[in-house]
Amino acid sequence: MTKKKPITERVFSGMQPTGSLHLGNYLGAMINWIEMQKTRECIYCVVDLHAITVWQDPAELRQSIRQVTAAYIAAGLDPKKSIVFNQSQVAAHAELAWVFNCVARLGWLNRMTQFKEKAGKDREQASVGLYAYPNLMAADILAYRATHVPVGEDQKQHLELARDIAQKFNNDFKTSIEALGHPDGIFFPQPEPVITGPATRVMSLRDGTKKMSKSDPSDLSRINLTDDADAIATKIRKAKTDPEPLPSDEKGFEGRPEAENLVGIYAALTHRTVESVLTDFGGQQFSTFKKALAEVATDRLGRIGDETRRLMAEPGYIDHVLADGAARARAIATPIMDQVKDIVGLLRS
Ligand code: AQP
Repeated sequence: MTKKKPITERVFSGMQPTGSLHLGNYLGAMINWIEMQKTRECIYCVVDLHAITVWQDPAELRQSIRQVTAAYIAAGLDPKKSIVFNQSQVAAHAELAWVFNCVARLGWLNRMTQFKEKAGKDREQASVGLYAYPNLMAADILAYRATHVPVGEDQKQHLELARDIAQKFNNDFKTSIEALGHPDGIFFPQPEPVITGPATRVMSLRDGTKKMSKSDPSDLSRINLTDDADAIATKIRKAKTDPEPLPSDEKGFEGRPEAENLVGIYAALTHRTVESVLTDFGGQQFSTFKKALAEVATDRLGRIGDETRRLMAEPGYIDHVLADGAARARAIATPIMDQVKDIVGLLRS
């Protein structure tokens, strides 16, 4: 019996340059990215084509692409080890997204909760791109036949859709895939979501029932990776809480989402369990706890902010990283896209 060649593990993930990265992006996804680059082949993208699904000022977008890249590096991504680039520099993303627009079903996209939230009440005015966003995300991952996707909790549904698209593509084109030399009929792997870590869903500082988000109009709702010590302290001091002292165990979070969120953030930043944080702070007032939280947040994020600012003063270096990453990404994605064209029956010269 011939031994089946194991699928090579490849990691892909990205963030939108829709503003400054925040604590949710960092704790929900980026700390896993940094960990995974130690042992696996990793591709980390600044997903600028996703960003334009809602209006972006062109000059601000250019600045944000560089700033997100700088934050990636400042937080610990090594652009020599991992591939770091912006999505629009690799044509395979948009090309494969079109193929997937023709594979995914309307019914699947109609179920996507993120579109409903982002389009709001005036759905007729939302861009077609915002609606087809999950197909582009599937293309981002599968253009590299990536097997693992570290993301926050909010991306779980989109990842499930990417798996459905991979499976339907494999089924629809089974004969063609086999003819191309894949005897098991599998061209695209089923990408695995990696949603692990201490804070897979960080909530807004102003409303513990809403996720922390770049596009929240209130800057007080989030801690940006570029905030300085004063800004961090002010935002934490102003964070919404309730008049009760901190509970002494997790059951005491019932009906207190803001308290749960702040304690969760503290635990994640200090690599401790929520239980052990409550052993120290249970029964104490929020004013005391908030001072301690501001200290650990500044301690952990201050260096990232400083390094991001230093790198932003070197746009030539950032552009070099993106160009080099794009060339390495293209070297993987172009042959895969060529095979997709052959599988689908598109002629190429
Ligand atoms: N609040 C969060 N908690 C945990 N993880 C989060 N992520 C985002 N917000 C949180 C994770 O960060 C990665 C990049 O997200 P994105 O930039 O693609 O866009 P998003 O998920 O839509 O994040 P934002 O901040 O809310 O951006 P806008 O406001 O532009 O839509 C993803 O892995 C995400 O799960």
